[in-house]
Amino acid sequence: MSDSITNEPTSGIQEKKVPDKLVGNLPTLYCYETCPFCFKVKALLGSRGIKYSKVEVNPMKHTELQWSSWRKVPVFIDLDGTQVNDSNFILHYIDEKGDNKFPRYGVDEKQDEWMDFSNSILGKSIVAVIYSSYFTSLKALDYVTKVDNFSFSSRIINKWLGAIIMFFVGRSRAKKFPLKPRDNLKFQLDNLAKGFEGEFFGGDIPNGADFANYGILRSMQGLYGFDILESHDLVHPWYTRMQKLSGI
Ligand SMILES: N[C@@H](CCC(=O)N[C@@H](CS)C(=O)NCC(=O)O)C(=O)O
Repeated sequence: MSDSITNEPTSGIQEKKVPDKLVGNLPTLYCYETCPFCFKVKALLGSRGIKYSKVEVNPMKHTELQWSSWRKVPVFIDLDGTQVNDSNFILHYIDEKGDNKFPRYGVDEKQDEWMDFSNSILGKSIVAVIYSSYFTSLKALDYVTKVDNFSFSSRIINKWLGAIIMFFVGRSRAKKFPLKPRDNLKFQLDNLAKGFEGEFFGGDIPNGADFANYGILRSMQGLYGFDILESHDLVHPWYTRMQKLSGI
Protein backbone atom coordinates (compact mmCIF):
# COMPACT_ATOMS: atom_id res chain seq x y z
CA MET A 1 0.00 0.00 0.00
CA SER A 2 1.42 3.41 -0.87
CA ASP A 3 1.98 6.13 1.71
CA SER A 4 -0.66 8.33 0.16
CA ILE A 5 -3.23 5.64 0.93
CA THR A 6 -2.04 4.79 4.43
CA ASN A 7 -1.92 8.49 5.33
CA GLU A 8 -5.57 9.11 4.38
CA PRO A 9 -7.55 10.38 7.36
CA THR A 10 -9.71 7.61 8.75
CA SER A 11 -12.90 7.22 10.74
CA GLY A 12 -12.79 5.72 14.20
CA ILE A 13 -10.08 5.35 16.83
CA GLN A 14 -6.69 6.79 15.86
CA GLU A 15 -3.40 5.14 16.76
CA LYS A 16 -1.59 8.31 17.74
CA LYS A 17 -2.67 9.74 21.10
CA VAL A 18 -3.06 13.52 21.34
CA PRO A 19 -3.38 14.36 25.07
CA ASP A 20 -2.16 17.90 24.37
CA LYS A 21 -5.39 18.54 22.45
CA LEU A 22 -7.50 18.15 25.60
CA VAL A 23 -8.95 21.32 27.06
CA GLY A 24 -9.40 21.81 30.80
CA ASN A 25 -8.23 18.26 31.50
CA LEU A 26 -11.58 16.88 30.34
CA PRO A 27 -12.66 14.74 27.37
CA THR A 28 -12.89 17.26 24.54
CA LEU A 29 -15.26 17.58 21.60
CA TYR A 30 -14.18 19.55 18.54
CA CYS A 31 -17.40 20.69 16.91
CA TYR A 32 -19.50 23.35 15.21
CA GLU A 33 -22.28 24.71 17.38
CA THR A 34 -25.00 23.70 14.91
CA CYS A 35 -23.46 20.57 13.35
CA PRO A 36 -26.01 17.71 13.29
CA PHE A 37 -23.31 15.05 13.68
CA CYS A 38 -21.93 16.84 16.74
CA PHE A 39 -25.35 16.89 18.38
CA LYS A 40 -25.37 13.07 18.32
CA VAL A 41 -22.28 13.04 20.53
CA LYS A 42 -23.49 15.87 22.76
CA ALA A 43 -26.74 13.92 23.33
CA LEU A 44 -24.93 10.75 24.39
CA LEU A 45 -22.47 12.61 26.64
CA GLY A 46 -25.40 14.47 28.18
CA SER A 47 -27.45 11.35 28.81
CA ARG A 48 -24.47 9.65 30.51
CA GLY A 49 -23.63 12.71 32.60
CA ILE A 50 -20.10 12.91 31.18
CA LYS A 51 -18.41 16.28 31.68
CA TYR A 52 -16.47 17.50 28.66
CA SER A 53 -14.92 20.56 27.04
CA LYS A 54 -16.04 21.92 23.70
CA VAL A 55 -13.82 23.53 21.09
CA GLU A 56 -15.74 25.52 18.53
CA VAL A 57 -14.06 24.99 15.15
CA ASN A 58 -14.05 27.77 12.58
CA PRO A 59 -16.10 26.26 9.71
CA MET A 60 -14.20 28.13 6.99
CA LYS A 61 -10.59 27.93 8.20
CA HIS A 62 -10.67 24.88 10.50
CA THR A 63 -7.92 26.62 12.48
CA GLU A 64 -8.61 24.63 15.64
CA LEU A 65 -8.25 21.30 13.76
CA GLN A 66 -5.12 22.09 11.75
CA TRP A 67 -3.22 19.50 13.81
CA SER A 68 -5.51 16.67 12.61
CA SER A 69 -5.55 15.06 9.17
CA TRP A 70 -9.30 14.47 9.70
CA ARG A 71 -10.81 17.94 9.33
CA LYS A 72 -14.49 17.13 9.75
CA VAL A 73 -16.34 17.60 12.99
CA PRO A 74 -17.04 15.97 15.40
CA VAL A 75 -13.65 14.85 16.65
CA PHE A 76 -13.59 13.43 20.17
CA ILE A 77 -10.51 13.29 22.39
CA ASP A 78 -10.75 11.02 25.42
CA LEU A 79 -8.98 11.73 28.72
CA ASP A 80 -6.03 9.49 27.82
CA GLY A 81 -5.58 11.39 24.53
CA THR A 82 -7.34 8.84 22.29
CA GLN A 83 -8.67 10.59 19.18
CA VAL A 84 -11.90 9.27 17.66
CA ASN A 85 -13.23 10.59 14.34
CA ASP A 86 -16.72 10.38 12.84
CA SER A 87 -19.95 10.62 14.81
CA ASN A 88 -21.25 7.04 14.72
CA PHE A 89 -17.81 5.71 15.65
CA ILE A 90 -17.66 8.20 18.52
CA LEU A 91 -21.06 7.05 19.82
CA HIS A 92 -19.86 3.44 19.89
CA TYR A 93 -16.55 4.41 21.48
CA ILE A 94 -18.18 6.37 24.32
CA ASP A 95 -20.82 3.73 24.97
CA GLU A 96 -18.31 0.88 24.98
CA LYS A 97 -15.96 2.70 27.36
CA GLY A 98 -18.83 3.65 29.65
CA ASP A 99 -22.17 2.00 30.32
CA ASN A 100 -22.03 -0.36 27.31
CA LYS A 101 -25.77 -0.10 26.80
CA PHE A 102 -26.15 -0.59 23.07
CA PRO A 103 -25.10 -3.38 20.72
CA ARG A 104 -21.71 -2.98 19.05
CA TYR A 105 -21.46 -2.45 15.29
CA GLY A 106 -22.26 -5.67 13.41
CA VAL A 107 -24.30 -7.22 16.21
CA ASP A 108 -27.71 -5.63 15.60
CA GLU A 109 -28.36 -5.10 11.90
CA LYS A 110 -31.36 -2.91 12.56
CA GLN A 111 -29.48 -0.53 14.80
CA ASP A 112 -26.65 -0.34 12.24
CA GLU A 113 -29.08 0.45 9.41
CA TRP A 114 -30.80 3.23 11.34
CA MET A 115 -27.46 4.69 12.36
CA ASP A 116 -26.50 4.76 8.67
CA PHE A 117 -29.90 6.30 7.88
CA SER A 118 -29.06 9.23 10.19
CA ASN A 119 -26.14 10.19 7.94
CA SER A 120 -27.15 9.06 4.49
CA ILE A 121 -30.82 10.14 4.54
CA LEU A 122 -31.88 12.18 7.56
CA GLY A 123 -28.83 14.48 7.66
CA LYS A 124 -29.23 15.31 3.97
CA SER A 125 -33.00 15.75 4.32
CA ILE A 126 -32.72 18.36 7.07
CA VAL A 127 -29.98 20.26 5.25
CA ALA A 128 -32.22 20.50 2.17
CA VAL A 129 -34.91 22.14 4.33
CA ILE A 130 -32.83 24.36 6.65
CA TYR A 131 -30.88 25.88 3.76
CA SER A 132 -33.70 26.00 1.24
CA SER A 133 -33.43 29.78 0.82
CA TYR A 134 -30.69 32.35 1.43
CA PHE A 135 -32.75 33.82 4.28
CA THR A 136 -33.22 30.50 6.07
CA SER A 137 -29.48 29.85 5.59
CA LEU A 138 -28.61 33.19 7.18
CA LYS A 139 -30.78 32.32 10.15
CA ALA A 140 -28.97 29.00 10.57
CA LEU A 141 -25.57 30.67 10.40
CA ASP A 142 -26.37 33.51 12.76
CA TYR A 143 -24.72 31.54 15.60
CA VAL A 144 -21.24 32.28 14.20
CA THR A 145 -21.65 35.95 15.07
CA LYS A 146 -21.79 34.91 18.73
CA VAL A 147 -18.79 32.59 18.92
CA ASP A 148 -16.19 34.10 21.27
CA ASN A 149 -13.07 32.53 19.79
CA PHE A 150 -13.75 33.83 16.23
CA SER A 151 -12.40 37.19 15.13
CA PHE A 152 -14.81 39.91 14.01
CA SER A 153 -13.95 39.37 10.33
CA SER A 154 -14.38 35.59 10.66
CA ARG A 155 -17.83 36.09 12.14
CA ILE A 156 -18.94 38.28 9.25
CA ILE A 157 -17.40 36.07 6.54
CA ASN A 158 -18.64 32.84 8.10
CA LYS A 159 -22.17 34.16 8.29
CA TRP A 160 -22.64 35.89 4.95
CA LEU A 161 -20.41 33.72 2.80
CA GLY A 162 -21.28 30.59 4.77
CA ALA A 163 -24.97 31.20 4.05
CA ILE A 164 -24.32 31.34 0.30
CA ILE A 165 -22.27 28.15 0.40
CA MET A 166 -24.84 26.34 2.52
CA PHE A 167 -27.67 27.48 0.27
CA PHE A 168 -25.92 25.68 -2.61
CA VAL A 169 -25.20 22.67 -0.41
CA GLY A 170 -28.92 22.61 0.48
CA ARG A 171 -29.85 22.69 -3.20
CA SER A 172 -27.53 19.81 -4.01
CA ARG A 173 -28.92 17.76 -1.10
CA ALA A 174 -32.47 18.46 -2.28
CA LYS A 175 -31.63 16.95 -5.68
CA LYS A 176 -30.97 13.60 -4.02
CA PHE A 177 -34.66 13.16 -3.26
CA PRO A 178 -37.66 13.02 -5.59
CA LEU A 179 -39.91 14.98 -3.21
CA LYS A 180 -39.65 18.69 -2.39
CA PRO A 181 -37.53 19.33 0.76
CA ARG A 182 -40.37 19.82 3.24
CA ASP A 183 -42.43 16.92 1.85
CA ASN A 184 -39.32 14.76 1.82
CA LEU A 185 -38.54 15.50 5.46
CA LYS A 186 -42.10 14.59 6.44
CA PHE A 187 -41.76 11.36 4.44
CA GLN A 188 -38.41 10.54 6.09
CA LEU A 189 -39.89 11.16 9.55
CA ASP A 190 -42.66 8.70 8.67
CA ASN A 191 -39.92 6.21 7.78
CA LEU A 192 -38.01 6.93 10.97
CA ALA A 193 -41.05 6.16 13.09
CA LYS A 194 -41.18 2.66 11.56
CA GLY A 195 -37.93 1.89 13.40
CA PHE A 196 -39.27 2.58 16.89
CA GLU A 197 -39.56 -0.50 19.08
CA GLY A 198 -41.88 1.04 21.64
CA GLU A 199 -40.36 4.07 23.37
CA PHE A 200 -37.07 4.00 21.48
CA PHE A 201 -35.25 2.25 18.62
CA GLY A 202 -33.60 0.31 21.42
CA GLY A 203 -36.93 -0.65 23.08
CA ASP A 204 -37.07 0.52 26.69
CA ILE A 205 -33.73 2.31 26.52
CA PRO A 206 -32.14 4.25 23.67
CA ASN A 207 -29.48 2.63 21.52
CA GLY A 208 -27.07 4.06 18.94
CA ALA A 209 -29.87 4.63 16.43
CA ASP A 210 -31.73 6.83 18.92
CA PHE A 211 -28.73 9.04 19.61
CA ALA A 212 -27.72 9.20 15.95
CA ASN A 213 -31.13 10.26 14.66
CA TYR A 214 -32.03 12.45 17.61
CA GLY A 215 -28.75 14.36 17.22
CA ILE A 216 -29.45 15.08 13.58
CA LEU A 217 -32.94 16.38 14.33
CA ARG A 218 -31.84 18.32 17.42
CA SER A 219 -29.66 20.51 15.21
CA MET A 220 -32.84 21.81 13.54
CA GLN A 221 -34.46 23.07 16.70
CA GLY A 222 -35.22 26.78 16.33
CA LEU A 223 -34.47 26.73 12.61
CA TYR A 224 -36.61 26.71 9.49
CA GLY A 225 -38.50 23.42 9.11
CA PHE A 226 -38.57 22.37 12.77
CA ASP A 227 -42.37 22.71 12.68
CA ILE A 228 -42.43 19.58 10.47
CA LEU A 229 -41.01 17.57 13.36
CA GLU A 230 -43.18 19.30 15.96
CA SER A 231 -46.32 18.32 14.10
CA HIS A 232 -45.31 14.68 13.64
CA ASP A 233 -47.44 12.61 15.99
CA LEU A 234 -44.95 9.75 16.44
CA VAL A 235 -41.56 11.39 16.04
CA HIS A 236 -42.26 14.38 18.26
CA PRO A 237 -43.06 12.35 21.42
CA TRP A 238 -39.89 10.27 20.85
CA TYR A 239 -37.91 13.47 20.32
CA THR A 240 -39.23 14.86 23.60
CA ARG A 241 -38.22 11.67 25.43
CA MET A 242 -34.72 11.86 23.95
CA GLN A 243 -34.45 15.54 24.82
CA LYS A 244 -35.41 14.86 28.40
CA LEU A 245 -32.87 12.11 28.95
CA SER A 246 -30.02 13.79 27.09
CA GLY A 247 -30.62 17.20 28.62
CA ILE A 248 -29.75 19.01 25.39
N1 LIG B 1 -19.54 11.15 8.61
C1 LIG B 1 -19.13 12.29 9.40
C2 LIG B 1 -19.66 13.56 8.75
C3 LIG B 1 -19.21 14.78 9.49
C4 LIG B 1 -19.42 16.05 8.67
O1 LIG B 1 -19.65 16.00 7.45
N2 LIG B 1 -19.33 17.18 9.35
C5 LIG B 1 -19.41 18.44 8.66
C6 LIG B 1 -19.99 19.50 9.55
S1 LIG B 1 -21.71 19.31 9.86
C7 LIG B 1 -18.01 18.86 8.29
O2 LIG B 1 -17.14 18.89 9.14
N3 LIG B 1 -17.80 19.15 7.01
C8 LIG B 1 -16.51 19.55 6.52
C9 LIG B 1 -16.33 21.01 6.60
O3 LIG B 1 -17.13 21.73 7.18
O4 LIG B 1 -15.32 21.45 6.07
C10 LIG B 1 -19.68 12.14 10.80
O5 LIG B 1 -20.71 11.47 10.95
O6 LIG B 1 -19.09 12.65 11.76
